[in-house]
Amino acid sequence: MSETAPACRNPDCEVATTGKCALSHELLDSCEEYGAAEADLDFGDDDEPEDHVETAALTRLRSSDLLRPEQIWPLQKVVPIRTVALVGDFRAGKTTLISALYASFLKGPLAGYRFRSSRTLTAFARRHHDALLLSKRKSPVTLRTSRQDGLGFFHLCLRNEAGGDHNLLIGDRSGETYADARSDTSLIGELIELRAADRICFLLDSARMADAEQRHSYKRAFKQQIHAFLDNGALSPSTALEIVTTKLDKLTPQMEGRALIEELDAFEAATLAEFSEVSLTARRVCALPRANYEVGVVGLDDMLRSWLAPREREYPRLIAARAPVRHLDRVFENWNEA
Ligand SMILES: Nc1nc2c(ncn2[C@@H]2O[C@H](COP(=O)(O)OP(=O)(O)OP(=O)(O)O)[C@@H](O)[C@H]2O)c(=O)[nH]1
Ligand SMILES: [Mg+2]
Repeated sequence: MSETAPACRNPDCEVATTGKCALSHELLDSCEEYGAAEADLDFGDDDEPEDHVETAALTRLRSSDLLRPEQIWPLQKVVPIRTVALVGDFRAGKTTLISALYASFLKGPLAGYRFRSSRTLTAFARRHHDALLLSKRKSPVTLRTSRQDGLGFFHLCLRNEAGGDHNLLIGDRSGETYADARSDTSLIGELIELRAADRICFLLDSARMADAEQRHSYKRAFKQQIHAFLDNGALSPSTALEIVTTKLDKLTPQMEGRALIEELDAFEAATLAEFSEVSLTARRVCALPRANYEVGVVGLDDMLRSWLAPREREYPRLIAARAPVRHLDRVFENWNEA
């Protein structure tokens, strides 16, 4: 393209050299004749070979889908991350609980934490979609996690009131896989989230506790799952263990002539007593109260607070040498004071 003033389509017009329009337009742009002939314009070369593209200038977009185990190790090396694994039978409410955390951050802060970023936004949005009117479903649902999906992690980076950032990974996989590992303990080694997690939540499904036909076998299977992991050395002593009872809205005050919540109280107490040699705690949540909307969303704030709370001692306490000869060995005293 010419470096002088743009040409005019009128061959008699000398605007390119004199700057004056032959049709006396003061504003050149208002002259229909004015403007470079198409041939003079540089539209770029569509056929430019790909190897001419400056790849360094391109921005790589993340898929923002679930993180696979091999993707979390590099992340864990760079920033401190809390990792939580949700263990529970099919339809226990694992994915819905994760989705409810995301839904809560869509509305605002939770438990004093504000949403800062996520590496898995698309994964969150996909799971949440089926709980929205937008999905055109008659009632909110969560699609089942398939065995073929394998293990995936959701990521949240949350900022506390003091401005500190906390990264959280929550592992999710299909309930069938956990049920399989309970009956065939040789499969437990494949559940790598058990080793990766700082906290393992065993999800106890209130819907199955409320069902008189299933209740007894379900309670037995629930405890068997914890036993299977402990007996096979799958849980590290430093991993926090927690029973998370889901779907509280299913435990309506009166059922079968008595308060079903008492059934839950008794089972929780018995389970905590049975596993008293490990540090097991219990909490209750309701992530999607569609059986009784009056119950509301319950317990997510306390749960998140405890997931992110500083651990009592994340590193082993170093024991200082007694009256060390070398000054260097006194460094341990200083570390423990810090
Ligand atoms: N009433 C009620 N239903 C719930 C609640 N949480 C989850 N559900 C429903 O329970 C069903 C199963 O929930 P999911 O979150 O898919 O359960 P899951 O443990 O991920 O199940 P799998 O993916 O099969 O392992 C879904 O239809 C949810 O809508 C709750 O708090 N109350
Ligand atoms: Mg699921």
